[in-house]
Amino acid sequence: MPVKRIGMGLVGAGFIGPHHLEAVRRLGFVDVVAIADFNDELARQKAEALGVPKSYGSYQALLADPDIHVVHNATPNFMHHPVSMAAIAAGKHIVSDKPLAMTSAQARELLDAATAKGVVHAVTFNYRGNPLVQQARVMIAKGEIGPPRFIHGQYLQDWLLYDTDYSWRLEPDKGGESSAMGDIGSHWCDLAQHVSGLRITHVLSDLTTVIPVRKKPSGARIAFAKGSDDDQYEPIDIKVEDLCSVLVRFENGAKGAFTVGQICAGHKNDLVLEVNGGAASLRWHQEQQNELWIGHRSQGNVILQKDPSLMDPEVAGLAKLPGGHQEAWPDAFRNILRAVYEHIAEGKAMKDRVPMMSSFEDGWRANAIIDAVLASHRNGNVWTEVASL
Ligand code: SOE
Repeated sequence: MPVKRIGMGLVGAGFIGPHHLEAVRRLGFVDVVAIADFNDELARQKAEALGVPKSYGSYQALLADPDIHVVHNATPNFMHHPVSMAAIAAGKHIVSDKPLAMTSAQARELLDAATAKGVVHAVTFNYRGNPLVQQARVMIAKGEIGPPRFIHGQYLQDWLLYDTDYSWRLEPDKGGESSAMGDIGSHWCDLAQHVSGLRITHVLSDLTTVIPVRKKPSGARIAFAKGSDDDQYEPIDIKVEDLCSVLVRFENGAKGAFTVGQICAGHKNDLVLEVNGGAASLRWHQEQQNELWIGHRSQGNVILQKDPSLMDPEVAGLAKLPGGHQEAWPDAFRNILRAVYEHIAEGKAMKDRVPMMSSFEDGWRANAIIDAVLASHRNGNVWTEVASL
């Protein structure tokens, strides 16, 4: 049966936006209709460079385009709430980057508005799309490692190592009250909850601003600046954390711990999740994402390769190439967007989505954890309950 084509519009074509375009182009039944950016000229230039037919100098203009059915919100964090709210009001399905909003209160408004309007809503927690992440999830769901007892890991990066490194993510009015937790802690928490099937209920956090003053280069919007000391800089007092460690309690009584940091030399996109169950352990490491470590007590440990013939049949189809053919970050991104667009094409209700597809409820949950982590630290590093719906 020929699939009805779906029109996609992208708001914000900075660092991540072009990856949204590339992923939906690989689906085969999605037309990239238009790009919106801060002004007509910028949008036109980006549309030309990315081969997109139409461009708009504002997101409001893009939302008025009837050829667009799904809006991707790839703007900086402070624009997530207004752009997504407007897209929902215009009756468009919406795919938002993480964190869903600057606060859990804003995220809740988005969830409620999308639910009331009946549009499909998703957040790009893209690590869910890795075949071996799904393998770990189904192994745990089927009881293959026993009940999770300890869930731990890290998400470490080094792109903020020097005081000459700068980004809008460090400015609370643009990135939110948190830097490391909001940007990459949100991924870790979503992944831990998704893979274990357990919600984080309590946190105790310790936040640090390792570099309290940074040198901001001139230029209006800076995503990832790496300057040299010879350049012209403005000194900026940094109020958000670049390092954060958290003790965690999960709903089944399992314990957890993780650290996120952006000042850890040598760690590029070092996301690790390990689950120690009653019978065995699993560890997935993003930088070696084609391998899943399975730890045993009474037999040798095993490395399971991303090989569809060795994986659980329920999720083997996410590996698009045979064993030994490495798949990577853009393939996982494509997998999650395929789940979203197939959901839209099939006209499904949100409650019937596949587990891999994250909703605004999942986005809200991550925002609620960020809020609890900030509150725990602010109140003297105390155990803090995470809000529930
Ligand atoms: C920057 O820290 C960043 O690009 C995040 O914003 C992404 O979500 C993460 O996947 C990689 O690092």
